Amino acid sequence: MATVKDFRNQVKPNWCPGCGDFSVQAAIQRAAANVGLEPENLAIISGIGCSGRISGYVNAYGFHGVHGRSLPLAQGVKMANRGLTVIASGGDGDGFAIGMGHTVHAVRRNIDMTYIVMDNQIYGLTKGQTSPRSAVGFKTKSTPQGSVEAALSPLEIALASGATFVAQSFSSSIKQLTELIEEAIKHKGFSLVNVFSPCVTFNKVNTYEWFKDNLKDVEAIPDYDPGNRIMAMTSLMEAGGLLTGLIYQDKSRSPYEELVPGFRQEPLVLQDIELTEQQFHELAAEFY
Ligand SMILES: Cc1ncc(C[n+]2csc(CCOP(=O)(O)OP(=O)(O)O)c2C)c(N)n1
Ligand code: SF4
Repeated sequence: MATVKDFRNQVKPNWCPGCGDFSVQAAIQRAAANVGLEPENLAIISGIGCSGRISGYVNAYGFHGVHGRSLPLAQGVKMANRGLTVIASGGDGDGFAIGMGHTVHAVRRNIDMTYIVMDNQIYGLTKGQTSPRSAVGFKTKSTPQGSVEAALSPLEIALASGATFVAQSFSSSIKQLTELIEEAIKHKGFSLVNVFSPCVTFNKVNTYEWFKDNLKDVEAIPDYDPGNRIMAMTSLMEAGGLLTGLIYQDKSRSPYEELVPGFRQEPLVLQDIELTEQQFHELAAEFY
């Protein structure tokens, strides 16, 4: 059985020292081992950004795609090979700006996979521009006088889009993050795990200290019930989105691939799809 070491490779991350993404990398490796995966059962598909490099830093199948397109790629991988555990990942710019359309539709489609967003409220790779997660007044090179646009609330959007698994954590809470990723992998459907992953180089507002002072955990809410969507939505809104833990899970809905008529259980690669010449001509005749 694989251990956490088997999910490590020789590639040295070129993230800045202290970047929150290191914890996400470690949590994915630990979670993969804890749920009993082997590296060849796991595919990590990422978009572009500092965070997007993560697919090269875990020993598993990996695909570093294009900006904002990790989800179409990851959904394609899962549909082609249902035997793989698929994790899509990237930054808040990747998933909630250029890729937001894909995020909403992936949420409502509910294919069995996990989406981990490293949310640092800024564009890190391109050296610090405002993202859709930046707060009003946030000053960067692209908004020198402060952002005037309202920040997106991705978890509220996910809940409103029919999400079946919504969780949030913080790079400093690696134990909780690991457990949430494990639950996300085990969940039968699309799981969104948003991680507050500080950018120590460009975001001097949303720092580790800032998150420690401002985050609230669902465990602090009396009788919190992650099966209650209205409670999840209300609690998120009351906490200004700064809520951590398993926020919502609906175990009753089947994933997309179980609902599509005729979609076979075995991965394409294991299916006998060879046609005889006669079968080929019969098939082709349907299109004449
Ligand atoms: C189609 C396209 N548009 C823009 C870019 C430039 N670009 C690269 S990464 C990025 C945003 C990075 O921010 P985020 O996704 O939050 O990831 P981070 O670097 O903060 O981890 C942008 C705008 C690109 N590579 N491709
Ligand atoms: S620029 Fe920010 S997000 Fe990118 S590696 Fe450095 S600390 Fe991390």
